[in-house]
Amino acid sequence: MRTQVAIIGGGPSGLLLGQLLHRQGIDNIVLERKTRDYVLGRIRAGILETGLVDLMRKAGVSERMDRESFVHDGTVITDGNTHFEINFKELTGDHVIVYGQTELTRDLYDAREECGAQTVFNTENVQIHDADSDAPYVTYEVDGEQHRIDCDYVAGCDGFHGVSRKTIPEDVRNEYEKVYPFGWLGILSETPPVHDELIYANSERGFALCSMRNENLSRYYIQCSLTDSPEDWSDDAFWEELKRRIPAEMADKLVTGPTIEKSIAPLRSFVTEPMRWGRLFLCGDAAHIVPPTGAKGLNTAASDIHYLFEGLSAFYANGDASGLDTYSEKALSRIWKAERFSWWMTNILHRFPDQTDFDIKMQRADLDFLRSNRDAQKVMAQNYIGLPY
Ligand code: FAS
Ligand code: PHB
Repeated sequence: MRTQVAIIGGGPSGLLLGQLLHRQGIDNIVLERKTRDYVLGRIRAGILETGLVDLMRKAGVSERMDRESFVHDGTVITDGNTHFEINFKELTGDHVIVYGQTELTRDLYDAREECGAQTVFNTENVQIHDADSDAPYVTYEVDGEQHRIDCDYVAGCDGFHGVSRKTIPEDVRNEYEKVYPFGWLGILSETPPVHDELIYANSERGFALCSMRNENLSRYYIQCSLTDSPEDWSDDAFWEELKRRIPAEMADKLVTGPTIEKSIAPLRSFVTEPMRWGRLFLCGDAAHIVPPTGAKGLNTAASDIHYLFEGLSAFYANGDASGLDTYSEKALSRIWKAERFSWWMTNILHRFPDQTDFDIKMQRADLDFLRSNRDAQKVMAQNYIGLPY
């Protein structure tokens, strides 16, 4: 089998790249180790930057997103029983939208099936060969049968636990990591959101986030111990803890109900450099991870895809490889700013086990400065709505 671009990973990164390439007439195959339903069963991001929205439109996969998403012009930040708003629209002229990663991924799968582009599910033992040559190829197995794809380029979109990053030799890779001493316990409930914008809550009991997917599907998170498991938390225990972490006036309005999903995500900051090795390009979680506090995970995957798509398009259109040659440098420049913002948001909103009283005073001062200083709010807003590509 032969294709122009072999894409490893059928999550949002791989599917968005595949759709953009297909519309440009660039042949590609997506290899996904799980099934479509398994991929769609993972509940993840909820906030899309305008850059990702524009890419979905460019990919011709925005009709349902435009119909069902919600524009958010700001967000609420609380500190104990007090709260204030960061007004993105007033401070930057831009906004974010609420549209679940699950729905975005579903739309991309539907579009891929509709255009007849090839996706291979349940692939096992995917291996990338000769990535540092002019004739790379990928091998994989399905139901015990071995397959080979010869290609011009390989896009490693296979997430943090994928094979692509590890294909780059250890003596070439530089990895940077910070693991946070807590996780996020997240739930979905078919209840109306407690507020019409997101609420990022700092409390003496720990962080909480009130988010949503639509007017009758809410997404809530509370900071939890890394030793916790979802089974340790009954629905009632979750709701009671959430109410204790948000201002009383909001807790009084909280509509509770049975959870339809409950999971714990660990938090880490991670970047691998470079994001290119020969004809292998890493995109999204395969190359970098952020704590979800700044809603940057999916959105930095999007800017990677933008840079790689532009580079591949120029190469196939007129042999111009400059976009491919500068891919890693350009992608990393934006990624590191998103890493910093996500680290900063995580530090000012969470309780750390080793925090001293002085540390907590510094956190309160940070929040008080953000509450009272328009320039500080503008910087936060510019990062949250997404820095330019
Ligand atoms: P993904 O991990 O989504 O997709 C990679 C795909 O590759 C998967 O389908 C996997 O099955 C496949 N794969 C892996 N190895 C393979 C192999 N060897 N061969 C073939 N296929 C292989 N971001 C936010 O902005 N907000 C959030 O709230 C948020 N919550 C998250 C919660 C969790 C538990 C996790 C893990 C991430 C969360 N993220 C969040 C980040 C998340 O949204 C990612 O940024 C986003 O999924 C990145 O998409 P991909 O790069 O496509 O990686
Ligand atoms: C979500 O809705 O899942 C969500 C929103 C904002 C974040 C993280 C997660 O920062």
